[in-house]
Amino acid sequence: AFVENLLKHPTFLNNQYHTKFIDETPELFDFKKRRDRGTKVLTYIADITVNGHPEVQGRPKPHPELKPAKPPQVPFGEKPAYGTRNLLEEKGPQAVADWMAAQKQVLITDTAMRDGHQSLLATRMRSIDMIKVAPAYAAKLPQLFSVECWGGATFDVAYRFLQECPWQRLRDIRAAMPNVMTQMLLRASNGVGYTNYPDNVVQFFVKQAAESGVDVFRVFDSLNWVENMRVAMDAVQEAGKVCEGTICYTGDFRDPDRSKYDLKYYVEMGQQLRDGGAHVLGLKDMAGLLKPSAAGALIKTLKEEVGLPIHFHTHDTSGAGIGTIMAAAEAGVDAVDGAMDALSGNTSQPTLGSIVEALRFTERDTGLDIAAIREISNYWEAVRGQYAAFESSMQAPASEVYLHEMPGGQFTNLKTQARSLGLEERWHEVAQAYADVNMMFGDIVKVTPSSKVVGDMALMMVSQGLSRAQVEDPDTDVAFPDSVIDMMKGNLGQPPGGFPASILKKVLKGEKPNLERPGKHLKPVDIEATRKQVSEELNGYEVDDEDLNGYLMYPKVFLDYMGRHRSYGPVRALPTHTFFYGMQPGEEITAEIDPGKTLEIRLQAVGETGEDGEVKVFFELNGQPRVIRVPDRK
Ligand code: BTN
Ligand code: 3PY
Ligand code: ZN
Repeated sequence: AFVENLLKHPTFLNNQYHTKFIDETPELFDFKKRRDRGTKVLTYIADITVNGHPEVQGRPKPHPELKPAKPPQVPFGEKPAYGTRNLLEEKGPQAVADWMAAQKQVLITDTAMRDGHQSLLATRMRSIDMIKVAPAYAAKLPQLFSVECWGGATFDVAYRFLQECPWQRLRDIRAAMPNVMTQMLLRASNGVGYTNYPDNVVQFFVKQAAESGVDVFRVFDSLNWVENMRVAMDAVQEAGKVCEGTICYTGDFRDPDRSKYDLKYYVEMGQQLRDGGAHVLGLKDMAGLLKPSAAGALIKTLKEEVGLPIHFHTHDTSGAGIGTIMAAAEAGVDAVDGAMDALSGNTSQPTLGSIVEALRFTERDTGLDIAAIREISNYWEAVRGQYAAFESSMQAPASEVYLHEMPGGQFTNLKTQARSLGLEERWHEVAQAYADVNMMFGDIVKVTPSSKVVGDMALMMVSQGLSRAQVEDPDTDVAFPDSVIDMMKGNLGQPPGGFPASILKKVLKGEKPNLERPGKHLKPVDIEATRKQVSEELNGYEVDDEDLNGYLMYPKVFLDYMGRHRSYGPVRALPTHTFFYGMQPGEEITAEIDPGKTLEIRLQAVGETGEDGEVKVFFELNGQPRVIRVPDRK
């Protein structure tokens, strides 16, 4: 390894070395860092095989007879049919919106690759499982409006838990599905994070997302504050992509006790988004609260008063999702989200195949091939089986969602948090507390990140046995969670009408909140200085714009990812079962670490733990015997 390092060293190659070079160049001895990618991947497999993956410990396992997921076959070398992406490329985003408005059929977005697994499998789906099926979408469902496959929680989960680069996922899906638009969920000034970022960070992020492959940006603000959406919306328009300015739906506009969010409120917000340059109006019902009879009236009114094509998104938590979608279709909605059957229902989107069937032979027939949907869904069914460890405990849809109003993407997460605090048996109290906190905060929109703040407060109240009255009582001392203090300071922006004065006073102890747009007070980041600093932190690694955006959103998560990448290499290429469970002696897998560069890996045997606490793991890599030593950390 030393000679190999020496022969590859730029100073050596340039003939600039002298006798002291070897002494002065310690990285020549850094064999660990310079191990080839095959060895790194073997090290990962050995480690997981010996020690297990911490994320699946104690969780249900995939069924032992589960068949590997086989994507539907597509004809080799055939150019996929013209789709929305081609239209966008040729004529631009306004042409896409005009085309959308002119269509008779309900257009469909599939959310399996983003909200589907975010809402059902804790966002844990790996890129390889998506990329493999993307060509089938291109070949068999070219009439789709878009495929939602990026943004929301998927960005940080990719780095943090899946040890893979979210940007590479995007590029790979884009390349495998060149004719259908990709879609992402963007939390406006919160980017794909949980707090407001400086304007130039948001702009840099949007620019990169557009370059790496996002076509449709669904932009929302967690308090429905249009003022706080402009930077992101402008950046999307600047990039020439489709700007889906989005209203988050909450409450029930027919409830006379919830008059804050009435039809007029939604119409005015829709008009502000239109005037802010949205090509499409998104209607995001993140908790699944829009009832079938209300959907018709809301969509009809928005169509008339705003005039933009409408893209409707809901969750099936209540079980009433398909009813709402049918009402929306009847009222003239232009596009709706569904999730491929195997990743639908409950806290996910309504069932895509059933939407297609429900509209079949009607005026609004989607024109999608139901046999193709079944084939692709069968693939997702097998994929889902590999993620048994991340399944939630939700057994059935429930009308309780109309009480707590939790977003589908948060529900299972909060339940897991409740379990870890020993509150699983008191879940219905958590649900009630969540509703109480919402009212205490003035009845706000609850969607990432505001939903997380409400959830933090609700868990705190249940675990400490605090009632709403106690929290509001000026004479009872309450230690509020940091996220609550942060939101009350104005760091997520302002809800309509502001936060109630009494709760502000109690949380901030008299400190004045910032009522202006948070980005107005955040200093721009010096992008190039940051690049230099990150590069130094990573021993001279060349930090490209994708990496830098990862760092700017999540500094620590990104650096931790890079550290593990240095040891474990391109583990994204491993089959999902291997990634979470390692290998069995005698088992053989292949992993394509670059196009055309495939590792054939066979696990021969796992040795005993030696005196030094290390285990020897015996492999064959492309036919050559390899021994990897890993510490026994069990
Ligand atoms: C983590 O951050 O450690 C959780 C992700 C797990 C990655 C695997 S687990 C075994 C190996 N050891 C690590 O520290 N990371 C990898
Ligand atoms: C997210 O922001 O991740 C969401 O899914 C909000 O609904
Ligand atoms: Zn959603």
